[in-house]
Amino acid sequence: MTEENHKGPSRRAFLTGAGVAAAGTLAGGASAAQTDPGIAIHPWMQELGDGVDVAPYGMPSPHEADVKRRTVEWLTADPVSSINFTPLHDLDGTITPNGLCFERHHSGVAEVDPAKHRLMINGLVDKPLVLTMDDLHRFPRENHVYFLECAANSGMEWRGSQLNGCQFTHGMIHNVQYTGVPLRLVLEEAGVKPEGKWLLAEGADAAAMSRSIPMEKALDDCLVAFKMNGEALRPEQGYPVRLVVPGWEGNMWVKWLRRLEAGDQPWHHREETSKYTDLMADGVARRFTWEMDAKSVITSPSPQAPITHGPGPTVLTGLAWSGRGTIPRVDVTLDGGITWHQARMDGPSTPKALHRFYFDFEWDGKPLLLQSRAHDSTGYVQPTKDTLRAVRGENSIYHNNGIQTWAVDADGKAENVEIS
Ligand SMILES: Nc1nc2c(c(=O)[nH]1)N[C@H]1C(S)=C(S)[C@@H](COP(=O)(O)O)O[C@H]1N2
Ligand SMILES: [Mo]
Repeated sequence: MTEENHKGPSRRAFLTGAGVAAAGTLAGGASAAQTDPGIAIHPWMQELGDGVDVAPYGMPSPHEADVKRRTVEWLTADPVSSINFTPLHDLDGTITPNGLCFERHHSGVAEVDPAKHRLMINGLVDKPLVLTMDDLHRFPRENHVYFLECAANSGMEWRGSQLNGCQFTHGMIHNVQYTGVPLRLVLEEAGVKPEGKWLLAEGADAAAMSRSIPMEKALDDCLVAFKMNGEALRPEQGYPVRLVVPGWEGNMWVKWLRRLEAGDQPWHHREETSKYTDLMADGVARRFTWEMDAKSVITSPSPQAPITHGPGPTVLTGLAWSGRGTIPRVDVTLDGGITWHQARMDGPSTPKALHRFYFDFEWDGKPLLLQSRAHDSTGYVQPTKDTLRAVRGENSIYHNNGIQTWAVDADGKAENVEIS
């Protein structure tokens, strides 16, 4: 059997690639197969494995032990009011596994007993309510996949490239299927008075995290959620109940939700004044930047996911999202923006959820400058970091949706750089 018997483009591409040993095997060369020590009788082929129930709650293979959330120790003074990051470079598809969803806590993970937990609805309502978890489970429920992005995601990159890996530059995001009760139904049960134009959501953690939400949004697509990816919310994500505020900054998604108060104006609490506002060049802070603008990142190749196979067929992949809708298109460049190619979108495309893109190319072994640029369903196009800074100045931390660059060298190693 020779190369010429297989003229399919992808087949040829593999055979002419630099993976010599692999190419030999793929060509069906008997000698190559015989010399590959991987073709052996391994221990796992000769003995019985664990029976069922050895792990009543299943865990990943020990070979995947490196796939985990990571923090950056110098970012915060204490792990109790801190952040860790989703390992985006190790994941594929669009759903974030529950154990890998990044965590952001202001007073650590509240350990809530669901039997003792209550959700109070008070303020400008006809009938103040106190709901148990059992009460909540009797409202009609829905399932929706949404991304949650912390407004501080990529904040360390505002003034220039800093952290070496998409886990750290873009990993304050997760994408989960939530099961929950539309917030509208809970508010209708309490009967919001006509003056009730705002809603305060408050958490049961020691930080008593609270945010003001316009009633229009509360009645639109928010959920009072108790399940993530089919199972109970993890304690880190707000067990037993959290608010889901689709497309809006993660800070508003109050975890361990204990109270909803209807009011006639916003409360201007700490998290919507001193924090999560954008300090503009003139020293005036822009308040209430709720919607997350369209953004994307190449997850592989990237600093934590270098090219290790040498020149030849190479899979480039990444994630894109918009707080305003879907992502019909992502462009990628291999040469720092001189030429752009349209990536292939793959997987479900639903509003305010992560989208997966691929660009399969032949790497010639020369250095690359990789970037991706998302277009959302409103026609908005992800800006360069320079464009953003021209509007917002240098003081910002939050709401950085600028284009990210990875420089790949001839060895396939990737590094965070800025060329905007
Ligand atoms: N009660 C409470 N809710 C909270 C927080 C918190 O510290 N306490 N942090 C907020 C912030 S800043 C973000 S980005 C998200 C993070 O959600 P996650 O931990 O599920 O990733 O939760 C939000 N809700
Ligand atoms: Mo956040």
